Amino acid sequence: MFCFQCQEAARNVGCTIKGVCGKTPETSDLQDVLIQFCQEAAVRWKADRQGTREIAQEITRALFMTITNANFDNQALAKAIQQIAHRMDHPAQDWTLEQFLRMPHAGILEDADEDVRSLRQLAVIGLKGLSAYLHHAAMLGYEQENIYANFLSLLADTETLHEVPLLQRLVLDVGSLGVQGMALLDKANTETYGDPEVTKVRLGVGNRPGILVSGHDLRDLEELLEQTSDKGIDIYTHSEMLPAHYYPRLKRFTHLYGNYGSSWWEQERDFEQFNGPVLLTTNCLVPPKSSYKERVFTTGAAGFEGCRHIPDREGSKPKDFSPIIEMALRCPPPKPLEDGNLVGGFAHRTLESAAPQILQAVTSGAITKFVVMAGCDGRMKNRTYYTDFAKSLPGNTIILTAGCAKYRYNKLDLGSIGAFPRVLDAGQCNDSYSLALIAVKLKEALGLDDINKLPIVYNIAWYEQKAVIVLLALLALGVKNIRIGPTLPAFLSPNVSRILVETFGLGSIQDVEHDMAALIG
Ligand code: FSO
Ligand code: SF4
Repeated sequence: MFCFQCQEAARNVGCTIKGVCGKTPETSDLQDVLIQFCQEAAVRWKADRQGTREIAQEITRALFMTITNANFDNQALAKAIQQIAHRMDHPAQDWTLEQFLRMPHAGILEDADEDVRSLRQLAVIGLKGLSAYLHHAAMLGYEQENIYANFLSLLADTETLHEVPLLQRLVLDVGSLGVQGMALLDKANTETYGDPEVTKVRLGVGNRPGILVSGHDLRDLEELLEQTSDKGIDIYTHSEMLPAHYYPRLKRFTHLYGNYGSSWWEQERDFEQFNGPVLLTTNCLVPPKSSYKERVFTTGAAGFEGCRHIPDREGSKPKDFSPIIEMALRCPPPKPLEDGNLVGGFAHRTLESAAPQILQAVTSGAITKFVVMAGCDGRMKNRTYYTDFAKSLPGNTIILTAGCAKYRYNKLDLGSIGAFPRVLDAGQCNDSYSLALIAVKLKEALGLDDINKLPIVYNIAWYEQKAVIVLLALLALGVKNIRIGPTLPAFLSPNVSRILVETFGLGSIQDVEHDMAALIG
């Protein structure tokens, strides 16, 4: 195996024996084969451009399965390869798991030139992140033929292009498509569930049995809420599902009780203590401990051998969550972990309606800088940097956040500026789009000609491939001087890093003191 797609790649080079995430060499190889089939299917599609929607649906779901911490189930991966092979009328449609494992494949290292490899993988990794967002939008019935066509075309290019200048262009095109994909998902979420509202979310527990829902899929959560509304069960969110509480059409369910626990990497502690069943609708799944594994259910692109999987919808019929509900009814209520509340729901329309107050605070100097600290969290010790950075920010700064990165500072008491808490949570990682829109609106309101003249700085934490598409989308929007950390991606070659530094001013974090001086002054 060789995998270097996430921030926790071994030695910041790549995982070769077993994934730091727990991925086995077999799973990694199957994912390589699946990606290869997706690329070949995209190349074939490009020849006649037939069946765009169907093939894009299949490929986005398949690539979603290869994202970090999403799917560890070899049978499910083999089935996904068979389905793509079937579409291509390739003999592999009838192969067994063992045949796939024996299939020779070059994987990431097929490119001897490290810059070609770096740029191709940067594009593939960005498209994987975008796949997740397009899949979520599709689950809510939002699809755009032109986005799908561009997606397939760019994926085909990752297979056929080998020249550095063309690959540089490809990476930027992936970023631009990322903006469109995130806009589509924002539309899907807000038209389906209403615009996020400022909401206080409980952190404590009730005295009824509970189901804990993690991941990003709001439709799964909605169907589970509907199926449990009269069952004497409370539904809790975990990690990236927290922002579900901000949506009016989800918060109307009174048994959507609160948020339990913290970030994805703390799930061993959180799932253990929860007592009831846990539903992983997407990543981030950590290989479950035997003490709670039988309580873990997966659905959609998520999977883990030995955990029960809730099958996909058939047509317009909702998923059947009854096995989870039956288990919940036999379980004791969750153990309390903490008390208090979190406040969030500061997506673009909420902040747009508060624009006069924001502008007033900026012109009076009450707010001197907005610090975008969106992205992902991870388990590495050096991520305490983000807690320290948040604590060290002067009191006249506001943190704009989205994604699970927020758990590094969203429970600190950082106070408020006027009516605004100093940490404004827009939502899930895809809601970084909201933050970009806020920047565009602020630029217009302040009459500036360049987004980079705003009092906004970017200190982004990354972990997996969705953060990569967020980063590429920000670059495509013209945002410069973004700091990323805790380390630069292993898939950036020295030359590609240099190009990103020279063209976009992209930089890695150093230490709190240095970065505070550089970003805040
Ligand atoms: Fe986090 Fe995981 Fe949302 Fe990611 S829970 S790390 S970028 O899946 O997608 O922020
Ligand atoms: Fe390693 Fe990350 Fe790949 Fe897992 S996803 S094998 S941790 S690089």
